[in-house]
Amino acid sequence: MPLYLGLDSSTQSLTAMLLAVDNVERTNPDGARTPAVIFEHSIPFDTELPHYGTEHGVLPHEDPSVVLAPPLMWAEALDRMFEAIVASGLDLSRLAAIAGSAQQHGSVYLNASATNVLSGLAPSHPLAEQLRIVATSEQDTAAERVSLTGNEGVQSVLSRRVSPIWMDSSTSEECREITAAIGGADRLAQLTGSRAFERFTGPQIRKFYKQDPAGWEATDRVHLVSSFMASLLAGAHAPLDPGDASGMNLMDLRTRDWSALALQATAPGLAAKLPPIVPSSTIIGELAPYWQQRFRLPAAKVVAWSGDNPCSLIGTGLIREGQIAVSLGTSDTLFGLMREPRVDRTGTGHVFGAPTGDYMGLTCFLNGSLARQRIRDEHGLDWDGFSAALRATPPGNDGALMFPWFEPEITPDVRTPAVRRVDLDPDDGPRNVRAVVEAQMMALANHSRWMGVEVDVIHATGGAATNTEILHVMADVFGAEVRRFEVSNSACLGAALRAYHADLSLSGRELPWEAVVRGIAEPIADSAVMPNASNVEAYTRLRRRYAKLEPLAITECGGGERRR
Ligand code: ADP
Ligand code: XUL
Repeated sequence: MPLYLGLDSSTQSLTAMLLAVDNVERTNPDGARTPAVIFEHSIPFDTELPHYGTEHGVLPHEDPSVVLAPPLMWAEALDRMFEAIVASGLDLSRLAAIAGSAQQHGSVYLNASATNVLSGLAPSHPLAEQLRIVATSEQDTAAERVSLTGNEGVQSVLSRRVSPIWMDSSTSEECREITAAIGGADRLAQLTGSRAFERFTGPQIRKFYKQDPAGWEATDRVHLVSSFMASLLAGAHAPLDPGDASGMNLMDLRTRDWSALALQATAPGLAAKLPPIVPSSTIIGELAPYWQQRFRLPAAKVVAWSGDNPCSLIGTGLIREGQIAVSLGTSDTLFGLMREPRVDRTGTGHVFGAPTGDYMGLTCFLNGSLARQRIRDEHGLDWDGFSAALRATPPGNDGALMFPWFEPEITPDVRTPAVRRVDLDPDDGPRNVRAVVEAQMMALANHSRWMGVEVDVIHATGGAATNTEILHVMADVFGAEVRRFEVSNSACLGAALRAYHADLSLSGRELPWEAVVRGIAEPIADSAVMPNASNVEAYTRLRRRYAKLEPLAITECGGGERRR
């Protein structure tokens, strides 16, 4: 009865999920046994590791566009997590494989001492302590020592004490430079899956190289959060998987290898500092002696880690083209599997590698729950009142439209926020409620057409997916069946299922992904919301009108003033 561990190193916490494959009665039609979740635990960074001084997992900074986190905090959390797993009293001798998921784009900069430190970790001492204190090498120049130290007087394996993460937006200049060097945004998107984005790792690496040439010189290896965590587990530099490597503006999407052109446009000497890229299901090693001895664990296989979005693809059961997930969280995100790497010519979407060996498309909308809540509050409603307003108004809203850009919008690109209303009285509560939801659903549908996927099933997740009236609008606008998905930990579940899949593949019992996700990464039973045919027809027309008016609305946004 093997156990599989999934770990998710996200912005604010580290989460673990253990799956047990032991119940014969849960054998699914493919002959595979359906795993069961037997343990879940989360370590929030701010409260459980307060000595790093993070707020919501990041270091306070005077410039809001700069968002950094301390990588040693992630390492210490890993140590703490194994303590918690062992304290559960579960029989861990059956732990067969471990895979992980991590926040995408964030980068960790290690110096040459890291290789030996990783392979020689002493089980008697905590992990972070050993990463922090390393004897100063005589060859280190003064500049290197300053850069290596980061913290005065403390030597470490890091050539940069902090990691820029996905919330950082301070690299517009580097984005422009890389784009120009490659020959335009479209060329970069065709090559790497995305135009240059501030949070992507390539522009972040370029900024570091420009601002701290000595630190760059002292950098022996640039890891993503995913490969850094995998390196700690395996006790050796880990490779990257195509899912996470595609979030860097550095990987050639078609060859799934580094693009010499993109590397050259980013920083000198970069090729020698990057880990290799391997298929997501690769077993990259086994649990290092540190973990085996310190926590009395077996030599479990360590599977390549991936990004949280590629892992969520598995954790929400999206293993064929046509199924998409829409996450209605603080922001709204749409993603789905693609067999071919079709790239968004409008420059807002991303194409990443998928753990299945396929591709995935992802589009992010900033004004999600944020905008729904603003409208709700402006009209003095609670969520029940919000739902009642949706029931009280007709699909199509009698032609009333809204462009709900309360904050600068990612999709479409709206830098100066403003809310635009068309044939809509701002004081009409019910109509404004319907207008904001219809606008969001039409924007989601219109701006995901680039994926070229005929959507038939939507897995709705995130806080607002509990609202059935919102899901009705989604079903009608997309003309697709919507199923509700419980997803507090979809990325972590996806990681654990990847461990299961990789272990079976290695032993020659490769399971189709359908069988891996069946019975566990599935929508809530009886949660299907079906589209209504006449509403679907009406929304097909409205979506065209919305798409036509959208560029005008963007043009009319100006001066940061709220307009009606
Ligand atoms: P995130 O993980 O991005 O922080 P969640 O997925 O947890 O966010 O979603 C939280 C959001 O869900 C809240 O901000 C709230 O606006 C929204 N929400 C909760 N209940 C409802 C409801 N009944 N109808 C609509 N939205 C809701
Ligand atoms: C995706 C992105 C976020 C992070 C969150 O491009 O930036 O979803 O992966 O952890």
